Amino acid sequence: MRVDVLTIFPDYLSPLELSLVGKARQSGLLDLRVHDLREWTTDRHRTVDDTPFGGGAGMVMRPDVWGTALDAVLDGAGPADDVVLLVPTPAGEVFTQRTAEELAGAGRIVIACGRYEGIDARVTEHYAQRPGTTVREVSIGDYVLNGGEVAALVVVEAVARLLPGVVGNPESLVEESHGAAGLLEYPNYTKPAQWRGHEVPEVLTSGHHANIVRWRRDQALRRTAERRPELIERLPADSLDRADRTLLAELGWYVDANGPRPAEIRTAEPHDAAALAELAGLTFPLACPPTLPADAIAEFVATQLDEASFRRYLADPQRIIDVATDRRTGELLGYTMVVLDSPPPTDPSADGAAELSKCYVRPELHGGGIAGRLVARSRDAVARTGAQQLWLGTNVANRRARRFYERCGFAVVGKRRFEVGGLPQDDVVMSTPVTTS
Ligand code: JF5
Repeated sequence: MRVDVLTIFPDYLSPLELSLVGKARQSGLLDLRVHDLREWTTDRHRTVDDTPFGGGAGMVMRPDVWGTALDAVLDGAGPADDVVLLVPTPAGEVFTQRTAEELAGAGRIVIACGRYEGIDARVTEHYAQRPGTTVREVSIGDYVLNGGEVAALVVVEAVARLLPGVVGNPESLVEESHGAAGLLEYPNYTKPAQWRGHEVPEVLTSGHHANIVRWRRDQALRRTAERRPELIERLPADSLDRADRTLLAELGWYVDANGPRPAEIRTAEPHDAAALAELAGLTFPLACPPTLPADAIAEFVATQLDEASFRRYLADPQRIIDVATDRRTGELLGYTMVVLDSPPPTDPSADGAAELSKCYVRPELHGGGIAGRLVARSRDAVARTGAQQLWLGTNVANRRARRFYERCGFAVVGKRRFEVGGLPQDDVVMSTPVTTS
C-alpha cells in the first residue's frame, strides 16, 4: 500500500521508521512517503498560511499551496483511482477500527496535515470532485492538537497493522475483531501469580476453560457498561446469551428485540396503576393453564387486576409493588407484588411470612433478566420488614415459571388450590428463606 503524508513538520513522522510500521516499510509491504508542504511554496518566506476571511483569531492554511502540493503527490506514482485523501481535524467523522479497515482496502492514502486553524475549506471541496478520489475528514477524538501530524501517526499505525503480512500472528487480529464485535477487552494477567499483594483472579488458574470464557465475557460486559455505555446500546440482541442478559440486568439494562436499553427498577407509585393493570391483563392469561376457560380468566382480570384493584394494592401498606421501566420512555416492563404477613397455605401458622403474589414481565422480554432483578428487589424489601420467608404459588403446568423461581432460590414445599374465576386450579407452593444481607 502507498501512503503519502504532507506536513510542514516532516520530522514529526519519524516514529513511522520504528517498530512494526518501520518493518512493514523495510519489507516493502508499506510504501510510506513524507513530504514537506513548504517544497510547494513559491515566496521567499515559504508561506503556507494567511489571515481568515471574516476575521477571527489564528491563521488558515492557503488553498493554493495545498493545491499545488496535492496535485503533485496525487499525480505521482501509485494507483490513480481508489485514492483516499484523509484530512485529520477535530471537526471530522470519528476515526474508528471500521475506518481503519476501510482504509486498509483503499488503493492509496494521502494524508494532509493541517496546522493553525486548519486548511482553507475549498481544498476538501475541490478534491472531493476529483475522479477516483474520496475525501475523508477524520477526528481521532474530542480534543485539540496543534496539527494533524499525531493523528496521521495514529491512522498510519492503525491501518498498517491490518495490511496482509504486517502483523506476525494474524490470530491476534481475529481475536480483536471479536472484541471489535462491540465490547471493550477483558483484563489480562501473566506471571508472577502474586505481585505486590495482588492476586490473579482464581478462575484464570483453574484450568476450567468454559468458566474462563464466561469470566472474560462478564468482565468485558462490565467494563463496557461502566466505561462506554453507548457501546452496550449498540450490541445486537441476538449476540447476547442468557448469562449476558442476566449480567446486563444486574448492571441496569434490559434487552428487547433491538438490543440493550437502560432499565430502572423502583418502588411503584400511584400513577403506575393504569400501566400495571394493562400489563397484568396482558400477562396473567399467559400464565394460566390452557384448560382454563377464557371467561374465567377474563373475570379474574376484570375483578382483581383492573386499575381500581391496583389503586387499592398501591395504597395498601401490607403490599410492596416494585416496577421495572424503560429509563428513557418510562414504559412499564414488569412488576412484582408482595403481600406481607401472609402465611403459606402449606404452613398457615408461619409467622412473618410474605407472599410473592405477582411477578410478571412483558412476554417479549422473557429471559432478559428483568424478573430476576425484580424478585431480588422484592426479597430485599421483605428482608427489611423482618420476615423470615418468601413464598409463592404458581400453576403446576407452568414449568417455565417453576424453573425461573428455582434459579431465584425458591424450592417446592407443597401444593394448594387456587381459584381463578370460580374454578379451582392446582398450584405448587414454593418458598425461599429470606435473610438480611
Ligand atoms: C488540527 C485544525 C487540524 O486536532 C486535531 C485532531 C483532534 N482530533 N482529531 C484530530 O487535528 C489537528 C487542529 C486544528 C485542523
